[in-house]
Amino acid sequence: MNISALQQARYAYNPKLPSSLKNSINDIVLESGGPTEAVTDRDELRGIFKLSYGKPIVTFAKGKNDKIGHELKVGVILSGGQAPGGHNVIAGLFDGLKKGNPNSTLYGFLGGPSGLVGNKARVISQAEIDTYRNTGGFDMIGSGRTKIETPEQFASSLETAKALGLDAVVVIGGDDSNTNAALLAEYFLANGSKIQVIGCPKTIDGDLKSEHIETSFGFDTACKTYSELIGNLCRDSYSAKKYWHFIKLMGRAASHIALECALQTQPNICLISEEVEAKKLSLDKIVEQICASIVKRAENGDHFGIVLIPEGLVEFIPEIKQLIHELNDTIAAKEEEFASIGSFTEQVNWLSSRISNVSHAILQTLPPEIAREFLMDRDPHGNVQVSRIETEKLLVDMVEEKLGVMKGNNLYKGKFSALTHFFGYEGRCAFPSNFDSDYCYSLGYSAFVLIASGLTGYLSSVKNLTAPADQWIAGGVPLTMLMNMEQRHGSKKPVIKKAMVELNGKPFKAFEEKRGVWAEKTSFLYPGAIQYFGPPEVCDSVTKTLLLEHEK
Ligand code: FBP
Repeated sequence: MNISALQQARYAYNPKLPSSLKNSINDIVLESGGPTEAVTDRDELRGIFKLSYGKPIVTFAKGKNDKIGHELKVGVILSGGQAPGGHNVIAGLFDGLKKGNPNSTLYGFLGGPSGLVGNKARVISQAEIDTYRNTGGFDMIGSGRTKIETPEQFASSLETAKALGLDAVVVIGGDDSNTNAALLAEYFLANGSKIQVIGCPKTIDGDLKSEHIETSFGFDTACKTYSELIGNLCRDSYSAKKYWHFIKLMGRAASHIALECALQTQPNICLISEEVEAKKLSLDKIVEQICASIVKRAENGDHFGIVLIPEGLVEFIPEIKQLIHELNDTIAAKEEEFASIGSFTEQVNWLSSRISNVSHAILQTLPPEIAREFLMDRDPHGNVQVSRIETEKLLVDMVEEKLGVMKGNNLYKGKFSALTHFFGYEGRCAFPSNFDSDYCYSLGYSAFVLIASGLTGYLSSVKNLTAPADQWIAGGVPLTMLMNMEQRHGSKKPVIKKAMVELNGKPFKAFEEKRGVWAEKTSFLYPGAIQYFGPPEVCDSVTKTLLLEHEK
C-alpha cells in the first residue's frame, strides 16, 4: 500500500489510556452506581424499554474479573457521517478482545447498519487493524445511514447476529444510531437472546453529549481542522484587506462547531442558531447585525472580515422555519405531482395556492438560485436538505442589497467584496488529533470491558477529559438515561435527546462577552494545523468548549 510519511509515523503512535484500563486485562472490574432515570418521559420509556431501562452507571476499577478471558465474537458497525477516530474505536475494541482471549473474533459489518440487517460482514484481522491505527476515515468497513425501524429489520438483525454466533454488537454512531442501539438491545432481550449491544458516541457535530458523555469523538479534530482553515482565511483577509469571507460550517441543527471555531479564531461575526431561535431573529435582523459590523469596520478603514454561519441556521429563523415546514408538508402530500412540474417558475406558481401568502412571498423574495434549493429533492424523511441550502450566499446577497440601499441613502460609503466557503467534509476524515486518537481507543477498549462484563444497552463512556489521559474515568452509561420522547413523523418515538448549544452555558457566555469587540476590532487568532508530535500543550490540547464546560 502507498502511504504518506505521516500515516507511517502515526501507526507507531500509542494511544494513551485511562489508568483503570492500563491494568492487566483480568484485573478490571465494574463498579456500579444506583438505578438511573431517563431525561424526561420516564414512565413511557420504562414501558418501552421494559428489560433494559434504568440500569446503573458503571465505572472500572482494579480487581479480579474471571469473565474477561472468555472467547467472544463481536460485530462492529460504523454508522452515519464520518468522524475522525472511528478506526481507533475499532482498534481499541480489537486489542481489548484479543487481550481478553486471543481466539476472540471481531467482525466488521460492511456499509453501516445495513450490513447487520443484510448479513454483510467479514472478520477483521490483526494485519488489517495495524494498517488503520490512528488514521482518519471510515473506509476500513464503510458506514451508512440505514435506520433499523421496521419489525422485519429488527428480526433480520437478530438473525444475522445469531447466524454469526455473536456475543455482542457494537454500534459506533450519533444520537439516531445509538437510539437504534438502545432499541436493538431491548429487542434482543425481549426475544430471549443474550446478544449484547453497546454504543460508542460519535459525531463531529458535538450534539451527542450529557452530564456523563462529555463529548462525542471527532468534534475535537473536525473543529481544529476547520479552525486552522478559518485562521488561514482570517490571516489572508487581514493581509489583503479586501475581502469579507462568509463561511458556513457543518454541524446539522446544533451550532457547537461554529461556536467552538469562533472561540478558537475570534471572527468578526459568528451566528448561533440556538440564539436566533430564542430571540426569534428574522433574516432581516440578522443581515442588519452583519451590516452593522461591516459599517463600523469600514469607518475604521477595515474593509475585510470573517463571518461564521452554522449549517442549520435557516431552520431556526422563524419565517424561514415556517416556509420550510409548509414546503415539506405540501410537497410530501403531492410528491409525484410536484416532481412532474417542469420549471422553477411553474413550481413557484403551483405553490401559490398551497402554502400561506406570507411563506409564498418569502419564497419569491429569495434570490432565485437559493429559492430553487428550498424546492430541491427531499431527504428520505421528506425534509428539505438544509446542508444544501447555500445560506452563506443568501446572506452575502442580502448584505450586498442592504449596503446598496444604505449607500443610496448616504449611510455607507465603504466597499464590500465577499467570498463564500462551506467547510464540512474537509474535517470529517482528518487524521485524528492526539485527543481523538486517545479518546477513541479508550472508548473501544472500554466497550470491550462492558461486553466482557455482560452488559447490554450501554454507551461506552470516558469522562474527566480535560485531565491528563491517565486520570480519565472509563465506564458505561445506560442508553435509556439519555432518552426522551419526541414527535417523529406524526407519532411520539423514544430518541436520544440532541444536545444543543446552551445559551446559559459557559462556552456561549464566553463568546457573548467578547463578540462585541470582535465585531469591530480585528482580534483574529490563528490556531494553525493540528500537531501530532511535539510538546503536550500543543499536541494534546482539548477543545475550548470542553475546557469552559469543565471550568468550576
Ligand atoms: P452524523 O450526525 O451522522 O455524525 O453526521 C454528521 C454530518 O457531518 C453533519 O454535520 C452533516 O449535516 C451531515 O453529516 C452530512 O451528511 P452526509 O454525509 O450524508 O452528506
